[in-house]
Amino acid sequence: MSRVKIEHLLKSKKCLLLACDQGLEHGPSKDFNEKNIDPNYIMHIALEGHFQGVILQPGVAEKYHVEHYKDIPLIVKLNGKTSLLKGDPYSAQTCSVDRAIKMGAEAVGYTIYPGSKHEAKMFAEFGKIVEQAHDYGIPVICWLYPRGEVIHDEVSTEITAYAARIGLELGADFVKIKYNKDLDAFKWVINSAGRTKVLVSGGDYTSDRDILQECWDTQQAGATGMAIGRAIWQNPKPFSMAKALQAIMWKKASVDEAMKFLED
Ligand code: FBP
Repeated sequence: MSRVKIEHLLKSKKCLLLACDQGLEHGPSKDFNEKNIDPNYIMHIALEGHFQGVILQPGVAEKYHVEHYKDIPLIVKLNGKTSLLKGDPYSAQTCSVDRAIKMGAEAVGYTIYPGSKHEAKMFAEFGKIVEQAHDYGIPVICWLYPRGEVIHDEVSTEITAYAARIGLELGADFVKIKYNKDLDAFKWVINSAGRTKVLVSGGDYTSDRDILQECWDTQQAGATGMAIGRAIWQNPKPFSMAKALQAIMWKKASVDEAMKFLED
């Protein structure tokens, strides 16, 4: 385990992570094709696209984050659920911090669905994970997706800010939340997270410009970065998209300038 990389992730002002846990969350038929169903393809994008980490479920991590992919920092998701069950969601812990450390994790992730009637169970599991991960000196990323019968608009500013704040209150080093599509209001969301860093997710791959605009907006608002999946590995030009996002994040490129990476 490389301590330098852990500290790098914790201290980094900017952070671009590649997420691929959708095989569990959504199933293979919804999001994947013949090419990206192979985790080797995802690992190759993460490594050659210069992502700062790849987020995997434990099974994929154990079988694919090996040999030549060891150079890409591994973030292991410690819980997950399928899209088969309906109703208020609960994402059960399926992997311990110890097991994640053994497979080389440099950070761990956990999803909480605030508002779900199972929220308390997820809070309790998450509390133990923070304690164990911090004992090892590794950061914890908390996916905070407000869901359930009582949540009517999961990306309203009020709910998004609440999600960000829950991450701070519970000890997350990073929160991963959805963008509320309002740059000015997102500043309040960032303020609500305090010293917990904010990453946004990408959603379905729709258009290159939309995802670059989200990156630009959230950067302006003060986000640390993105933990993004489908917009990269469903994209016919994943490396160009990575470069475009990096140009916005590290070189302060405009959306039009970043679009040039995708135009050739
Ligand atoms: P995307 O960038 O592809 O949206 O991935 C982000 C992510 O948080 C994944 O880590 C996770 O599998 C997925 O979104 C869950 O999405 P949802 O619960 O909205 O279906």
